[in-house]
Amino acid sequence: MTVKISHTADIHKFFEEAAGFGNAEGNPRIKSIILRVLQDTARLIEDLEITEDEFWFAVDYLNRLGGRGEAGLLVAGLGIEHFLDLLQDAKDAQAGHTGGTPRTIEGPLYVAGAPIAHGEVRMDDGAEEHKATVMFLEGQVLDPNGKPVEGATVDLWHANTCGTYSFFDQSQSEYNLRRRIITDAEGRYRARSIVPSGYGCDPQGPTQECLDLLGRHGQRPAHIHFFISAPGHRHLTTQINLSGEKYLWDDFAYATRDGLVGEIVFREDGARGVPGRYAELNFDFQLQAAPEATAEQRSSRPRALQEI
Ligand code: MBD
Ligand code: FE
Repeated sequence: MTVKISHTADIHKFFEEAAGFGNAEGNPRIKSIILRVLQDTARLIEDLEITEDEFWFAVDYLNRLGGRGEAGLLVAGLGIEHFLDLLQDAKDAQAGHTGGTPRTIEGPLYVAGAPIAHGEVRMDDGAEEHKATVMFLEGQVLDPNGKPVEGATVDLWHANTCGTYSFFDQSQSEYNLRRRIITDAEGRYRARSIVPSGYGCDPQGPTQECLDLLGRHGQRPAHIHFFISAPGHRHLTTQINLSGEKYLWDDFAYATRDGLVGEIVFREDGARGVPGRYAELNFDFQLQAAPEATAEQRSSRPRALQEI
């Protein structure tokens, strides 16, 4: 029989010491979390008979993951970020906070501080004018009764035709395809942009390395991210995932949900003053009432270029 020691009193006391329970300094909450991590790690090592080589490979993997700034990408790809949504949904259902547009994951590619516009804006810098399809995106922000919300902030971001995001892709101009639009008196936002392509993990990166070992791809359908906020309403983090996409229901980050598929329509009628083919996407968002003031704010997750 295999020897198991992680459940013994001696090991428990040892990890309590390692987690700082023997001193009065530090942070009690963090001590509890670290103790649990140590205990669960020890159990996992024993139960799955993790070899020394496997253990040190994992330590090195974490170094490489952090070195490439991909920790946020891995948690999305392993479905943990989606799990947080499912957990919040379950808590909301229990508390009776239901209705409105579903939430879905933020992902790791938001940048704070995008330019602010009122009512409508052009989001692309024209750099892909000759290969991109122009997209007219518009809709309304509605309150729980279906009434338009004037002055809501629609903070949206999406990828270019290569599936990459400005800031993380330094070849794009600052805040390309990132804007904050304040809704007009009809609760309306309007954006002229370009049809995004789906994102794919860096094939050479540590996240894809893990996905390869799981026999999984690292692709997302084309999508548009949103933070929607308004006084008195609950902050909404969500996405529109585009209809007709190969990976719509095979998203490596599990972000596509019922109610979050945007029907993109391609036209060629010159009606928008665009020569040739263009796309239209209409999408309304419905907010919940904020149960308390803090619910109006997004999480304080560390993000690129945090506003000061
Ligand atoms: C993305 O664009 C994205 O939205 C997520 C969740 C993960 C990686 C890239
Ligand atoms: Fe994305």
